[in-house]
Amino acid sequence: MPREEVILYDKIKNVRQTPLEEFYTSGHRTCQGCESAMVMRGFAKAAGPRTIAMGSTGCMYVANTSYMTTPWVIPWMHTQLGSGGSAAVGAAAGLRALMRKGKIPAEKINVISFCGDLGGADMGLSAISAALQTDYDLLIVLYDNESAANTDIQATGMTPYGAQTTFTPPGKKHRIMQRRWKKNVAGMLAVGHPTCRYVATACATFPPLDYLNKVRKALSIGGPTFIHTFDPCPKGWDYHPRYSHELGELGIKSGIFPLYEVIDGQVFYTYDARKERIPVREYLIRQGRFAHLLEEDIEYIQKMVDEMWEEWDIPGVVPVRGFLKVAEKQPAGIAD
Ligand SMILES: Cc1ncc(C[n+]2csc(CCOP(=O)(O)OP(=O)(O)O)c2C)c(N)n1
Ligand code: SF4
Ligand SMILES: [Mg+2]
Repeated sequence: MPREEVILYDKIKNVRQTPLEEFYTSGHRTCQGCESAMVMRGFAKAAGPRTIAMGSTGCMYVANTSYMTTPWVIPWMHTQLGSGGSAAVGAAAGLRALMRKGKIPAEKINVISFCGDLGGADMGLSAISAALQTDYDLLIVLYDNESAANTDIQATGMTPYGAQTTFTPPGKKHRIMQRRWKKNVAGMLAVGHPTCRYVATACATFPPLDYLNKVRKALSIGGPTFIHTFDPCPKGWDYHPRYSHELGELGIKSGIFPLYEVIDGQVFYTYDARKERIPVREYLIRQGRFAHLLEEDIEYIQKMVDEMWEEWDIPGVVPVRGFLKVAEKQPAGIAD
């Protein structure tokens, strides 16, 4: 399809310019305060009616499609847990073929595929990688509530260090069972797919309108694009639902979740935590999943976050100085 057949999106500069129409509306059963539901509502609102959505198994499938109800006003399809990337490619390829054969009018139809952190960052990572190497216009939204929430809060590769989950309960022998550091998925995808023109991280409600505009930017830039969202989840993170927005803001301001865009290989910080950060303690102590942490654990997390912002080659994106170094000689004792 020629590139001129695009939907022209204006930047949403203030709340009054936000479209009133909802394409993800009532009819779902997500928890009160669910930010992942805001991620769905936001991309549907920002993209508008000429959009097909699809999503892999998880809360945003199960809670959104109870028997005989749905919040989706736009066409929506469920896909298997690890196949958010494959479903996006299949839908985009199908649309292109139908238009080429003249079976449907040639017009721009957005393809947006969402997946959770288990479905996208763990099980479906290879399918997303393959999707980002195609020439199709598609947007993949990885909504990250930092657990397999739908199946009762199991740890994933995106669960932060120290968090209690049903797989990682603190015990007498081991206070901390979740000892993995969160996987750097957006950075990995940006660095590993040089022809992908837009990769971003976002939070549905902080800074206001930022997420909506990032969705619009991804769709306008075109080709395969990727957005990773940071979604406070009252059930899994164990806090009162009224604080979801606040927790997103604290997570970003503490620098524990880096907020940025990579556009044509250039990094732009949405919140520049190199310049200003609040202590991670302010974010951690608000959540029951971290209630078992001791002072030394909080200090360790603070140290890791400081290292990310002060020592990484591209803070929050490329951890070269943190973990990898160009060395002069190989370490002794390893067979060569
Ligand atoms: C192949 C496969 N394995 C396991 C499951 C069971 N299952 C359904 S949803 C889910 C958790 C998905 O977690 P995530 O992708 O993070 O989405 P969330 O539930 O957090 O929204 C699991 C393990 C499944 N549906 N398919
Ligand atoms: S468990 Fe978390 S992600 Fe799932 S519906 Fe509830 S708040 Fe949303
Ligand atoms: Mg999840």
